[in-house]
Amino acid sequence: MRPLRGVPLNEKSPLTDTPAWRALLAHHKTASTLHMVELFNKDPQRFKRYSLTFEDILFDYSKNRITDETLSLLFDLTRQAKVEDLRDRMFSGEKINNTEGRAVLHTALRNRSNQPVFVDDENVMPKINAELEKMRGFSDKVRSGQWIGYAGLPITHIVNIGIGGSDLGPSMICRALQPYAHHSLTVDFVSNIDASHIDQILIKLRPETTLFVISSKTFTTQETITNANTAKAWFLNGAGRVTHNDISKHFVAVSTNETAVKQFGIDPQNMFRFWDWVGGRYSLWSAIGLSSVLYLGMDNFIALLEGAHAMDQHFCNEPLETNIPVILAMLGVWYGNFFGAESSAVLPYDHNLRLLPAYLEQADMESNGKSVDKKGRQINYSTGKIIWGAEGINGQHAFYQLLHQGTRLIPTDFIASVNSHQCNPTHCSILASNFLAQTEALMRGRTLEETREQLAAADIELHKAEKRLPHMTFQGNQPSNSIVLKKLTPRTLGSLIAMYEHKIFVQGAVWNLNSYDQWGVELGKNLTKKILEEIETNKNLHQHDSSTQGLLDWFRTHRTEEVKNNIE
Ligand code: G6Q
Repeated sequence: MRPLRGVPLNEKSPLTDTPAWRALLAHHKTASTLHMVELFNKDPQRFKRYSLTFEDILFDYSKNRITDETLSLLFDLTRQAKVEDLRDRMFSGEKINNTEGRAVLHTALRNRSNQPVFVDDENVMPKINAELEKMRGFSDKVRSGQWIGYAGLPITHIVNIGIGGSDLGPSMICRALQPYAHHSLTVDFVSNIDASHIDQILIKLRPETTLFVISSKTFTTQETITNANTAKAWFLNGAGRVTHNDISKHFVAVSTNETAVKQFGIDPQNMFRFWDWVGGRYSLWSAIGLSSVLYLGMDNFIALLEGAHAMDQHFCNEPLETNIPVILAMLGVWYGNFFGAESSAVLPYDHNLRLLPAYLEQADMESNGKSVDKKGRQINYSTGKIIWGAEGINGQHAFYQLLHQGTRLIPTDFIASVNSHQCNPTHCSILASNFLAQTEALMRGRTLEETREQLAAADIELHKAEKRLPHMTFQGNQPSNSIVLKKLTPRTLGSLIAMYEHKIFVQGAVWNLNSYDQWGVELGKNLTKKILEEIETNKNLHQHDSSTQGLLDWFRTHRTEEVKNNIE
């Protein structure tokens, strides 16, 4: 047998062997039998009681399988887990990322109050502010056309090369805030090592008007450095009379690793910095946001930071009972740990938020996909849920069937904007109606009797109708949160993202795990290096299981034939 993943937990579990957990377990027995339709019928004030507003955002959590007692017990659990204490330690710069010995300070990057924040006795605010100023100076030059490329032309295309946390945040922001973008700049994101990705982008571009932003915290990531080298070769070979000196006009770096940036050939003057206390998936607020700053302008980026800061203040100061990230997190704990929900869907009803689900998949699953606690002890309860999603309106014509009539409990977050930037009242109203109808349908369902009446009204013959009945009834009782923005602006987007970051934080704190490391990505990276060597040398150098060896052999055989065919 393979050994357990962590040190076995011999003593009592600090989470499940506790009064708060046991009380929730007992409460679940009755709560799980309640239907939300009954809860709404009993309490006409339910929406009022279970919804909150934060600036221009409405958070409606009334369509959840909860009562006052549920919430009160969930807050007991939050208190028992000392979430507020950990929150304060994170904000103050304590090294709560214990496995890497690092502070977790993405909140300092958007600390618009400018109150000092200390890491190892150094106030980090001056260097954060200096970097923001540098980003402003550079982006103003590019956006105003003062930054001139090697051929004397201004920049019109930005290409961000990065992956994971150095890609998903900035790309999501650029797409979300596209209505705020500079009218004559385009932005593309290259992440995949599959050359199809970079090739499909480069083919549209001209070297003389393109600026590459190489975004990598470590500046050693294989995919990013390979793509950056391909971009450099494209620039040097495709641009006619260019020299290595011209690289400085078309390549800038965002990183924590100055040595590697220099080695790549980028002048440190063209380097934008951030620090090891910024986790990759939390780095969009740092210089990793440079491509968004170039595209959207510094003022919009500052508004994004301000929105996030406002949510930070809410998270730090609001009592648990009215604290939006806390409620969101604890509802997730309720369904994941007590109802056994395996996944949770994010369903934006705003086309510009189409990349948000992918962004949250990383933010949440890389943070809380852990099976040992902070002390390395094996965990005996479920942790991070599978986060997935897509644009809601498209999902309705695709996977919503399973949400409505499948066998699984899948809590959902609906995110909608009241006012679109594309002001077309017909489209807006149809979109809004769909969003509202879906949350209602998921909650209400449709009883046998209601279905029978509907079929009768449609004049369906009785014997046919009776056969269809079980297929056409909906059990309902599927929980959802509705997060409604007056409009998707830099500020509301900043608050929305920060809300999810804090939700993830609270869940990690309750589950007593380190949300800020990601050792799970290491193993695959190491094996890749070994297999690459075997592919490049065409030799078997390492032991593999028969499946991996078989796949490798098949790949090599067919690759060789392709190459042969190409040569012929
Ligand atoms: C995020 C992860 C990961 C990281 C990428 C890119 O928290 O650590 O997604 O962002 O692997 O890393 P670099 O920025 O170092 O290239």
